[in-house]
Amino acid sequence: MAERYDWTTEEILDLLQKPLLDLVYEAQTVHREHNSHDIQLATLLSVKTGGCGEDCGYCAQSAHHETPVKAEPIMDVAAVLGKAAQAKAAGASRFCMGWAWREIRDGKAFDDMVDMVKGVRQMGMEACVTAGMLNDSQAERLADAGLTAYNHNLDTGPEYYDQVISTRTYGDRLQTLERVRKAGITLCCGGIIGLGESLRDRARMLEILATMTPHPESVPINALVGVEGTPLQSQQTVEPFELVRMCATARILMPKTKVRLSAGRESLSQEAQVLCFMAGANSIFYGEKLLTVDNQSGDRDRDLLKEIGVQPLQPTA
Ligand code: SAM
Ligand code: DTB
Ligand code: SF4
Repeated sequence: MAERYDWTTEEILDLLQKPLLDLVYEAQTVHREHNSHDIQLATLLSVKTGGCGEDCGYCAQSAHHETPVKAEPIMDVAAVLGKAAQAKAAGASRFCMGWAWREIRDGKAFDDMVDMVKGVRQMGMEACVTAGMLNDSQAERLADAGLTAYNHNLDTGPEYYDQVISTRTYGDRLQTLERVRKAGITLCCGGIIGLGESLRDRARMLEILATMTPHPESVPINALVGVEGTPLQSQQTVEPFELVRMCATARILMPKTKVRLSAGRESLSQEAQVLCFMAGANSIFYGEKLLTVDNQSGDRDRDLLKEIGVQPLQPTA
């Protein structure tokens, strides 16, 4: 089946609500046609933790919420590259670095970010950065440094967005994504389920991603980790099948994209994770921590992949 860029909300809602076995079968069929069964291991590091000016209702790092995460000094280049080398030795092929910023500002911290990107690329890994909004010249400098991908999530559908975040708009998000694309950096853009959104909100988010040309090269699917002190701390935990449905639908809509099973994996059984892989998820975050919350342990992940006979994907960039 050829890739499509004209998906409608109703078509996506139909997919999300299909009988689960039919949905997974369809997604697996698309997956086999377009991809190998390898799974990419991406390791995350929080370079600048906490004290963020945005008020994202889910986030442990927002200065607007009283959470167990406190602002920490920014890590220096050597320390970050040391962590990158460890991640590579443990088998990761992508290294993702996060800054809890509303937007990138020029100056030493940005110069250091550029050096971190160059260093990670020299190690032969893909490099991804997530650091909030950016302008055209910052995007170009990151592209020149060899940045593989910029992560900037839409998080939810446009109609629900202002229920979760008030300090920026959906339009701000889309503008950053355009700048990243224009600079020739690949897009890592996805969202979170479990914020109290409707099925239509999930479909709308997927619609916006799946009608981009080209599709985002990577789509992280996060399940809310309810962090103490955030406005969303008491949301009901996402049912594993909901995650399976999101992964499967994303796979059908965007056949070649890396569908990344992201936050919330720690609370999934091994069987539920394998069902997500069947549904087309082909990347995971690998390492003890995500940015501030715990992740599944690396040993468990290695054991799981070995058990099911799946290889970690080798770097392509
Ligand atoms: N400041 C940058 C930004 O907002 O783009 C980057 C960091 S931010 C932590 C990256 C993404 O992680 C968010 O867009 C959100 O989708 C996800 N995320 C953050 N906190 C989460 C949580 N508690 N549970 C699930 N996903 C979360
Ligand atoms: C994404 O969509 N998920 C990752 C990555 N992009 C940067 C981050 C998940 C963060 C989970 C909450 C935390 O660790 O604070
Ligand atoms: Fe800041 Fe990003 Fe957290 Fe929002 S998600 S509060 S922008 S670190």
